[in-house]
Amino acid sequence: MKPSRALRPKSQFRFGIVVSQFNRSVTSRLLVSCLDRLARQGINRSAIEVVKVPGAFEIPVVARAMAETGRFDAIICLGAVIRGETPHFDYICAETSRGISQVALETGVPVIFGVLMTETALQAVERADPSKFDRGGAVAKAAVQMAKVMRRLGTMTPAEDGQPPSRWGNRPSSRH
Ligand code: INI
Repeated sequence: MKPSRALRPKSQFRFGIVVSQFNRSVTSRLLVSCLDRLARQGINRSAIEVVKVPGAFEIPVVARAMAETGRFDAIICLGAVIRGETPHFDYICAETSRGISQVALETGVPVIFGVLMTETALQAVERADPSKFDRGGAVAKAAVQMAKVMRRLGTMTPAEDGQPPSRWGNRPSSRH
């Protein structure tokens, strides 16, 4: 029988990556660093599915489709929106951010935010650069951490956590 997501060992975590093609020189760098860090954290390439979308605005709908498959422990979103080249920068940023957080909250699958939103192209390049800000590596690390957190929450029992009932559990509250 296939183990449930909550019981899979770390080596069997599965990750989905949605990467936008707009400003591809930056997003491809984010993707390489992200894959590299996942590999260094012990995640097999076969456990990672990469889907390309045209721009940041299209990221949420694909992230949601991936989350709803139930096949992924976390979804990583990669993109680059640069103000200098985007008259509708504020609109794209707001809708992309809102959409990404909505997917996580509505599906319960962690969705990691790796969409750069910068004033200039140089700032975006520096954030993607593994020898500088390395945002691609950072979001990979966050995804693995969130996969572990969700697994722990999924398998925790009252005896193990020793904490009062919380909104995560289905135990009745002692306050009422
Ligand atoms: N998409 C980006 O990811 N980054 C940008 O900087 C950008 N600019 O400059 O406009 C951008 N636009 C495309 C947008 O995300 C959609 O793909 C497009 O509007 C089609 O829906």
